[in-house]
Amino acid sequence: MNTETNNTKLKAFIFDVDGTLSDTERDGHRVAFNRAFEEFGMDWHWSVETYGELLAVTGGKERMKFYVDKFLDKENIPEGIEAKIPELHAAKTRHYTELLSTGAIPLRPGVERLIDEARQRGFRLAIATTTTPENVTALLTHTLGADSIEWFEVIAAGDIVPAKKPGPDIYQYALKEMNLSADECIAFEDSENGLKSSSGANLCTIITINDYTKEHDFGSACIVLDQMGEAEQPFTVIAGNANQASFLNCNLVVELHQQAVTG
Ligand code: XBP
Ligand code: MG
Repeated sequence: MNTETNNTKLKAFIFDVDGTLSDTERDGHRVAFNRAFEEFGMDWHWSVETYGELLAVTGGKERMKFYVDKFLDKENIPEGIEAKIPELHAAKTRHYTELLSTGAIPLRPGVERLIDEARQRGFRLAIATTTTPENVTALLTHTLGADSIEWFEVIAAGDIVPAKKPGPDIYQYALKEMNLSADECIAFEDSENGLKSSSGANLCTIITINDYTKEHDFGSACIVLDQMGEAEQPFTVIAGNANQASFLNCNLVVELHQQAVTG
């Protein structure tokens, strides 16, 4: 461990899940929504493109409501749909976790390596996500193994806070549960809504973009990368300074945090 790392104020890494740990949206959540619609005999089908627009709203139940309100003509709104959304969403969660259990959705490059290194170096780990808790458990189990759930001191997810991202509530909840201040933590996000949430909780945030989020505004991030990367699969720096590094490791995380907290 170098001197800088020894002296760091940084104590914990807080990870978003969807889009950050794994590219779950297009081939995971979207497919599961469509399977639930089919199961309920509905003619809704969310294309890759439409789903990109629907991602403006976080949370599956909220996203379905947004679709009804903003994408359907009045005459096409199924009767009693509002009351049916929780049931539809439960089916979607079942389809999603089944999909994950096939191993179809891997972690993004560098995620497992960074988490392993963080654990070895004694950083505390947490999750702050909008998605349903069962989805987090399924993703961790089918990628890092069932034991990995215990690596995360707090899994802040879903309806545990009433206001989802972009509200800061989910990060504030995680900080409170860990009894840490914002300047003792760093967040990992992939989207503008996620960044608004983490920045709203005063967290320095590392962004790894994906196809759905590459045009988002990441002005308040401490760095924007295309991926965490690996030694043999270097990242591209989109904004910020990676100090000659070619992939995200704990030393770079500490340096970025240091720069952010000392301004
Ligand atoms: C993730 C989401 C989630 C998932 C769906 O946002 O928006 O809503 O798409 O999950 P973030 P549920 O990565 O910013 O947390 O259907 O379980 O709500
Ligand atoms: Mg996300």
